[in-house]
Amino acid sequence: MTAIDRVRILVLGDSGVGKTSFVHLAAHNEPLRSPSWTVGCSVEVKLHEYKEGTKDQKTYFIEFWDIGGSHIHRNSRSVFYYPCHGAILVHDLTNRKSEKNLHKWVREISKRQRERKDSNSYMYVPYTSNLLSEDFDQESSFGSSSIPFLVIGTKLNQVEDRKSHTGHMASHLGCDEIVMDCLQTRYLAAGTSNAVKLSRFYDKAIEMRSKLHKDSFTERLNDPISPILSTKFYSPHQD
Ligand SMILES: Nc1nc2c(ncn2[C@@H]2O[C@H](COP(=O)(O)OP(=O)(O)OP(=O)(O)O)[C@@H](O)[C@H]2O)c(=O)[nH]1
Ligand SMILES: [Mg+2]
Repeated sequence: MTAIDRVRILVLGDSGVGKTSFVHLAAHNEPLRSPSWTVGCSVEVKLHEYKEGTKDQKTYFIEFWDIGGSHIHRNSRSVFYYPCHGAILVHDLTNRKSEKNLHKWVREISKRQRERKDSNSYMYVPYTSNLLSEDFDQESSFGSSSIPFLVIGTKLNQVEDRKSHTGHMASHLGCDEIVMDCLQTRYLAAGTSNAVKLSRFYDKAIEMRSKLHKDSFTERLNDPISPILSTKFYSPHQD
């Protein structure tokens, strides 16, 4: 039996916006009635069929790394940020500040990836100082090597004026956004446009994982002391 590859997705956003509620619904197809505050990080897993229905179909584990949003832990939580293959940014539609604050979360991951790149990493989210500006543009600022993002707006059932939501963050990042009520299964039901967006996001994260593995392999091949090419591994067979 072949092992199933894992894809790591960070779930980020301010405390109380609904990250744990969203993850539970996405992973178990049922709402979580009374979530506790997340301390540190909690991980949920689900199976996903990459490119379902095509010749490239393959099963992966999607790991949701649900990071507690409390301000108190902001200095320690970056240990969970690497490696990652995609990020879900969650905000509360009844709290505009939580959407604006998503910039801070992107900067946090970006900083961590840069630190790792400076040491030995092969993947990063480039830091950009204009992340808060109106002119922010994903393609020019993040480049094509950026991890994929997905924005989730929660508590749709509590919003009076649904048309007032502008979806700024998603358009700044050039990614999809899903607005939903995490306590109702129908928002992520199979066949809905939300389910299609989620599936597309998982596929992009899987592709990022493959790209990083390939880059990492190539980089090790070019490394003169790479264990991959070392004589220890490639010494002629002697009987
Ligand atoms: N009505 C409604 N309530 C929600 C929704 N999402 C979350 N909640 C509620 O909001 C509260 C906080 O939700 P959590 O999922 O714990 O929030 P969190 O982002 O994980 O918070 P931290 O773990 O502190 O970072 C809970 O009472 C949830 O039931 C939603 O879409 N609709
Ligand atoms: Mg939580």
